[in-house]
Amino acid sequence: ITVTRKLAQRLIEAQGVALSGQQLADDFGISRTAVWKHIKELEEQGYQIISVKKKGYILAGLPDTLEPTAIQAILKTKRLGRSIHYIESCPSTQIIAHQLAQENTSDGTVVMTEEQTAGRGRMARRWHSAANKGIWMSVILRPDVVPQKAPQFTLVAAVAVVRAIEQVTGLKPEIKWPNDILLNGKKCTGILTELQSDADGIQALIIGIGLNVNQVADDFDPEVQNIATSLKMESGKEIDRKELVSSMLQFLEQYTDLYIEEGFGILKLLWESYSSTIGHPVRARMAKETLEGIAESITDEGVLQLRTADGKLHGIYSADIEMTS
Ligand code: BTX
Repeated sequence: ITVTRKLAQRLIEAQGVALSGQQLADDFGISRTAVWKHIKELEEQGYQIISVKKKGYILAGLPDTLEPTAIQAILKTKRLGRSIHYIESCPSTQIIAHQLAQENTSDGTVVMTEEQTAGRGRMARRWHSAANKGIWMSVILRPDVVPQKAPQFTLVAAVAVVRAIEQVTGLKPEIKWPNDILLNGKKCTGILTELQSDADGIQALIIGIGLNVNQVADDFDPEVQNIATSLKMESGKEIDRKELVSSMLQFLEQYTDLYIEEGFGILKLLWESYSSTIGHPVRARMAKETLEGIAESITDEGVLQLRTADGKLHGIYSADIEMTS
C-alpha cells in the first residue's frame, strides 16, 4: 500500500475534519512538501481536497473511479473486496483473476478495472467494456464445496446483482436463465463463472461480472446497440459505481454464504421470483439441437426444466434462451 493510498485512507477516515500537513508529515515520516505532493497526486486521481490555512487538508469528494480506497471506505463486507487489485485498463479481469487464483490469493479477492480491451463472455464471445462507464470485475471465491455445486454460483451471483441494482437505483431487473440480467428486455449485465479445480476439488471459482452503468446509446458498439442497455439509460440518472460495487459485494457475500450453509432452496425461490423465463414459452438453442417449449422451473442443481409440446420434460444445462411470445 502506497503512501498516497494511506493518505487517502486517513482523509476518508477523518470524515470532513481537517488534517494538518505537519501531523501527516510526522505520521508518515516524510516532509510537508512530500505530503503536499501526495495531495496533488490524489487530486489528479479525482479526489476533491480543500486546503484550509493553518488547519490542513479536508476531503470534500471522492473520485468517480473504482479505486480501491474509495470503494473500501464504504464497503460493509467481511471478506469480499477486502483485497482489490485495481488496473486502469486490461484485456480481461478474468485472465488476471485466474493468475492470482493460481498464486494462492485469498478468498474474496476482487480484480477491478475501468476498461477491458478483450472482455469475454461465454463460449469465447466478446464482452464490450467501455472505459469508465461500467463495472468490470472478477471475484475469486474459494468455497469448500464439490465441483457439482459450482454452476449454481452463477445463479446466486445473478440474484446478488439484481438485488444491488434494485437497492441502488430502484430499477426492477429481470433474470434470463442462466446469466443475463435484463431491463425492459435489454441486457445490462452478463455473468461468467469459471472454475479452477483438480483431483482435490474446487481450487477457485472466478465470477466475472460485467455491468453497464453510465453508458448512453452511442457508447455501445453497433454490434450490441439494439440488445444492450445501461442503468443510466433506464433510470435517466448518473449512477455512483462505487455504491453499486459495494452493494453487489455485500449481497454476493451474504448469498454465497447462504448457499454454502443452507443449500440452494431459498436462493432458488429468490432466483425464480426475478426470472423472466420461468412460466414462459422459450426457444433453447444448444450446441447440437434447438428445443421449444415452456420453461417450467429450475432444479436444485440450477438445471432449466423445459417441457416440449409432446409433454416431455427436458433438462437444459447450457443454452441460449429466447422468449417466443
Ligand atoms: P454471454 O456470452 O452471455 O454474452 C455475450 C454476448 O452479449 C455478446 O455476444 C453480445 O451479443 C452481448 N454483449 C457484449 N457486450 C455487451 C454489453 N456490454 N452489454 C450487453 N450485451 C453485450 C456474458 O456472456 C458474460 C459477460 C461477463 C463479462 C465480465 S466483465 C468482467 C469479467 N472479465 C471478462 O473478460 N468477462 C467478465
